[in-house]
Amino acid sequence: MTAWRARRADLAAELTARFGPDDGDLLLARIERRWRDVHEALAAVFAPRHDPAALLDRLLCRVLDAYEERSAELRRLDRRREIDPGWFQSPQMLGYVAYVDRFADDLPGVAEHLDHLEDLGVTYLHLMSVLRAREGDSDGGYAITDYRATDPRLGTMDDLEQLAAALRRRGIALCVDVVCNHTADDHEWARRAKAGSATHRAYYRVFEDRALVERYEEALPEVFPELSPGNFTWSDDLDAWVWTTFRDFQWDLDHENPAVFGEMLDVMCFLANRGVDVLRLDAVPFLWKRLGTDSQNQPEAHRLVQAWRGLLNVAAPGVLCKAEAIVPPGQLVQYLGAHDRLRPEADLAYHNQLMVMSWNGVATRRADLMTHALGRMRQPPPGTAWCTYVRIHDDIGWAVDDVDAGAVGADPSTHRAFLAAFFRGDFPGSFARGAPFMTNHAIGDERTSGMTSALAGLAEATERDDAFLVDQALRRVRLLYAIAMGWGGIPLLWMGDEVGLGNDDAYVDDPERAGDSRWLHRPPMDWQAVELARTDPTSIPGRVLDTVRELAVARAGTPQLRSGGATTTFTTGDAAVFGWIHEHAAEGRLLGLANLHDDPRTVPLGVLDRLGPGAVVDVLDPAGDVVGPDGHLVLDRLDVRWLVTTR
Ligand code: OTU
Repeated sequence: MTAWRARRADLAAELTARFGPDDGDLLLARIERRWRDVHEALAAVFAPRHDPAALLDRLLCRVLDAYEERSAELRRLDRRREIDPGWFQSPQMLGYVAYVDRFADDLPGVAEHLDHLEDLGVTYLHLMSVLRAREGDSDGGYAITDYRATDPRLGTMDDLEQLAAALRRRGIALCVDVVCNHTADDHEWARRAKAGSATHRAYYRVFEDRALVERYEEALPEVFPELSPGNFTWSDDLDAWVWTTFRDFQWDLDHENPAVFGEMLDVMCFLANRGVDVLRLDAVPFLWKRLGTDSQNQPEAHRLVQAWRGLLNVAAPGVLCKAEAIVPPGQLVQYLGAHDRLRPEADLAYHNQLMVMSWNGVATRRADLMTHALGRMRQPPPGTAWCTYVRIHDDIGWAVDDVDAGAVGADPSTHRAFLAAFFRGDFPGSFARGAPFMTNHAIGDERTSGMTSALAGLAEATERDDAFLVDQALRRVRLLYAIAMGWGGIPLLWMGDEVGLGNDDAYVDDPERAGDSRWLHRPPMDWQAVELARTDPTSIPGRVLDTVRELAVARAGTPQLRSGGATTTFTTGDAAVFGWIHEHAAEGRLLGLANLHDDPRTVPLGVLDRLGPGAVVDVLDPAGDVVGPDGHLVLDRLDVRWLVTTR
């Protein structure tokens, strides 16, 4: 803080001179609030090689330029969000996630489907593959050629700005990816490095020495072992090895270089000023590498996010950072800033453990593992929110922690293998029709691809033309989404799930996609199914759409589901019934019960004591009786209850 005190007076004068007394004071307050966190984060990453105070001064210049460039409309939005910093914690927040080119023809085409999103209650839209990626295979757009240009096939940056404005008018926040761990091998920085620029070579992790590469490899896992084995790729142009965690055309940036930090900060400010509300920071666990470790979740990776966020907040405090960290349950909440003390980091992070455990629950029809694993996780800081989801564009990695498996008497690797087999559809009694993703025989790891409906039994049920099984599958989909939507956080709907779209096998005919089974669950949007859903509520798409709407409406009207609370689990007294409580300090408690079994189940009435005094109502069935005529709390097969007390 001494550094701040020394700097404050000068800075106040500079800001007033440049921005006038009002804006100058506003910016001073914003900087003051974040100075310590940003300074500490920069020091932890860059000192002693670089002086953190001098670095911070230079970075502040860049964010002040970004503030200057920010439109009046976006500044007003910032002001509203500074008044209501919990704007994204409202239970009315509902996310939708789609590839632009699979959802519509292009960016202007997205604007034509906003009625559909609004009808679902969507208030947050994550669009993928927006920015210019390399030609040919681009890992679904996650190999960026130009962070300041859109994919030319989808439209221009102006189109993106107009879309953001159209979304804003409807109260929908726009989320776009910042792929900050790597660029495409044809990004300008990479091209310059190949052409011999030492400056740009230093943007990447380049190794002349194969022995060092091999030492790193000893401790590194492989993310895409089938498509891109190993973590390094030889470049003739560089005459060296370059670090490539993901595909060989995705070059990892060297975040030890403060120039890279500044470049990414500029990219974030640029996108924020185009009207993007949420920056999804891709693959953040991989930002920092350390010899002898798996080079994931390193302390410096967190510090980088903290520093970016703090600086971005000076220019655009209304913009959120979302950490994409699909990591073990013990490592997750740190991305929301829960460290030795609160160190503001991402505002949002994916709750992949909830996703994994929910699928585990429906496969095993047992609540024990999810009760234990989810119950053991630390709570997110009050100013943040999870993103909860059932499916997303990526694979499901079976992140069952050894300790959690052991606690319920399961052998961890056997259980993970069971889940992979079950969701591949190769286990006796399995209802799922998924596909393996990136099987790694050497370490016995297999991840899973597949749409929600296919994993939940709908494909099997329709194959067998069995109305009862269809009903079971639809109930399972409802149960999964009811957990995701009843947990606290922003629930994300994966495009197509709202009408129960199935797997898309067509990808195998496309040589660029055939090796990546994630395309199985990235189908083009089926607008005919949407039309059918709207006109015929008894059709399968109609039934799914009704379910999604029912849950979204119920959630929006349930203040207890405001994010920023704590979610705990408990043993319900029935091995097949999963119980959780979301408690928000101001809004009270919601008690969730999910019957994972195919038969009705009875839960001891005592569980209601956890709600405290008051008449108990099921938000999902407000007219129904919570307690049956015989004095029991009965849950129908695969049914869910969201219980609250009336006040
Ligand atoms: C992300 O996912 C994206 O969501 C993927 O679509 C990309 O392929 C990838 O980054 C590379 O840009 O490994 O299997 O902990 O798990 O970054 C998906 C984070 C992934 C990683 C995650 C990654």
